Amino acid sequence: MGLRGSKQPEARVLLLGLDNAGKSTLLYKMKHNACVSTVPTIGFNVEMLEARKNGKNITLTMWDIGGQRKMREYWKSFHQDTAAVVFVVDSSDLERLEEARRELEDTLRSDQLQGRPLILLANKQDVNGALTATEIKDRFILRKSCSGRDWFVQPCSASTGFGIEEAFRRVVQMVKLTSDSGAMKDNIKETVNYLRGSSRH
Ligand code: G3D
Ligand code: MG
Repeated sequence: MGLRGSKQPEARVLLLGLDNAGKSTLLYKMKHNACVSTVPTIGFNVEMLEARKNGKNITLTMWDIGGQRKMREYWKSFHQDTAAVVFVVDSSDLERLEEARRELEDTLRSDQLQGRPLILLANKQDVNGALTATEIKDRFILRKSCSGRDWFVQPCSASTGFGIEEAFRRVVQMVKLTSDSGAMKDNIKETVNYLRGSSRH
């Protein structure tokens, strides 16, 4: 059953990227079309976004997981049942581009994410000196690390809203829905309990 007891198909979308990439700003821009002032995410934010795909209403459960180094070890526990990965890059942070590339590569190596589509968001396009989406694509050598999956690079700015609608549309288009959404374990309670359990150790 769906999260609200409905049979509406749901898909879990992971919003990943280094801390400060703009994940939380992006999530709230997509959800409310509003600029929300963010604080570094400790733990995670989760929002459900409604969309239409193939003539049906669907719910995307978007998980924004803290990007700080110590949170990254938890990323793996979210891989199961993930229908798409959205990886957010701060295109203006040239110093950390290599670190972002390595994190993405590690993520894409996960068995549970095999074949899942990747939408790479080249964020902060409003900042002077930001790399273009093409430059990010080339530096990340995506053609190589994304063989066997659909991928797309979208330039955007979570602050101004530039490219956000296109990014969301792209996620809806590329997300893979399982035929039996009721069997999916993307249950918020279950994941919260899992994280609570993990943090006790
Ligand atoms: P995170 O969730 O990935 O850690 P946040 O990142 O959403 O918290 O954003 C980190 C900082 O980057 C925030 O600034 C936020 O306003 C800013 N930011 C996010 N997206 C953009 C963008 O597209 N352009 C610009 N210029 N800034 C952006 P503060 O100053 O609040 O830390
Ligand atoms: Mg955050």
